[in-house]
Amino acid sequence: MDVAVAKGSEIGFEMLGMNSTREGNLRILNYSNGSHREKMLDDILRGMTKRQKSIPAKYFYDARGSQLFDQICMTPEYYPTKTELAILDQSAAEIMQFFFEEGGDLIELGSGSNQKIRKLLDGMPRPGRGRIRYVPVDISRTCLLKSARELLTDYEDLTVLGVLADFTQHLSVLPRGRKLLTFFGSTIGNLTEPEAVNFLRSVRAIMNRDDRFLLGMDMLKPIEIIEAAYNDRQGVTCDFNRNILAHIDRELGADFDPEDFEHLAFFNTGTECVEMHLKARRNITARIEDLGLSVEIKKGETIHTEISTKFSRKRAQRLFQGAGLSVSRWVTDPKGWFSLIELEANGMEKRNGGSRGF
Ligand code: AVJ
Repeated sequence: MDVAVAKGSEIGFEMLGMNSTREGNLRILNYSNGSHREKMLDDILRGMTKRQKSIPAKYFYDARGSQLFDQICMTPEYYPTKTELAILDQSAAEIMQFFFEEGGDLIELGSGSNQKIRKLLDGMPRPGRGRIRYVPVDISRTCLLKSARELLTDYEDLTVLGVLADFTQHLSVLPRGRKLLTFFGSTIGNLTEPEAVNFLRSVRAIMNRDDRFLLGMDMLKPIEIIEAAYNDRQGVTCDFNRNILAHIDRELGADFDPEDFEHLAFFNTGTECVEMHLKARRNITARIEDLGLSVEIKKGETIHTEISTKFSRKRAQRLFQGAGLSVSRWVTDPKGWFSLIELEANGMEKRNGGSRGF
């Protein structure tokens, strides 16, 4: 049975033109199917021809954008990463009990840097770590390789299966065995409510009865603290916001001048989301060569670049309920600024356990 599943999956990759590479304890499966550029063209065309112009937040993360985000996490104002790491320090051992008796996969959706997974692994006594397979899922091959290699240097008995894929689209390609899934950083807050429910449902769809899903969520708190986190005094968030235009310039042959835009970030009390925008300092005509499109932007007009939802417990619970998930553990910091929530799929019959994909 196991063999058949493995073979089927392998054949599947080849048929879809996907490949896998191996290097010691590290294996990378490539599911990025080259439609990345098409998707970007489509997203930017859509976003730039709406009344309220917008660019999806995922385009922040080119190499420079990822660097800038890491820098944001180190600014004194940006509390989420620090708070989540502190929660992980406190709760890793308890969470990792998942792997005490039985092994399984530790699947990290949108892996980025590996510091949060390190906290989890450190909560596990060394002898048990050999039973864990770490499965980072990310769209950047460079990030995936770098983070996997670093991790393997420090945790020698770990096995890593890197999956190069867009986790908003390709969850069904993930290994089907016993697993603890993670989605850190409150990245879920970047999704609209319907997108978030869809995403959670698709996670729910790949969960077995005993699997767990660990989700980071940034919570409501006094508005001054929230707004300061998105308007750091060093201006790193401003550079991060503007860099999305540099990314589009490079990728789609556009001629936006990031300096023509002001960084704007504020908390919308109606939606309980931080909104980030780029606000034009003058009238601008920008050319996006690869779309054959010229865009008019009036002085004072904004391009919407991100929402970052700040959750109430009620809103979070509503999302989980809508997705068929229920809370098995809820951990916060003393101030209740950030939550790490462990979820399970509800309404499931016990499956005849642990049949493993590849
Ligand atoms: C990575 C999505 C969690 O929304 O706080 C940081 C991105 N944007 N500063 C967030 C971000 C501006 C961040 N997430």
